[in-house]
Amino acid sequence: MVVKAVCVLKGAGETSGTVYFEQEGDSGPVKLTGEISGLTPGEHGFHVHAFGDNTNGCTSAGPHFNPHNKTHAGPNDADRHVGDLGNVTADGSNVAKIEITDKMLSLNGPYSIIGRTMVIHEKQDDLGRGGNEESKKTGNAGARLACGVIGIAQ
Ligand SMILES: [Cu+2]
Ligand SMILES: [Zn+2]
Repeated sequence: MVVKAVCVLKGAGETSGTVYFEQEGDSGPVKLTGEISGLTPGEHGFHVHAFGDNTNGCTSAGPHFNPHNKTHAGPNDADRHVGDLGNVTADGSNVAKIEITDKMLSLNGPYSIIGRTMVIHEKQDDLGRGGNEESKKTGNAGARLACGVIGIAQ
């Protein structure tokens, strides 16, 4: 069985996008595709945050989704927040094409990301290697440009 989800990202500025999620079976990797526009060229932190709450914009989505109480890291690190997807890269047309396969995310079970929030950030995520305390929490990725709640797709 394939589970599908979708997230429409919006913010106060011109950044917006759509991300599609797909998972085969209960424990397969999650494949993310889609694109985000209105970004400055270069890398931008991209995470699943804990709450599907956008009542106060992207701020109310809370911290990175971290059910196992780990420190912030990169997507290829064994110890990381479940929500740590690293960076996406925007090109000269201000668009980031999303093409990520992640082994830690899931669309079902107790650690499902459905109902939580995807956030795209102003700055590059330093993947926990920034040498300061904030790096181990947020990767110093800066402001939340756009976000959206991850929902079940048809
Ligand atoms: Cu984030
Ligand atoms: Zn994190």
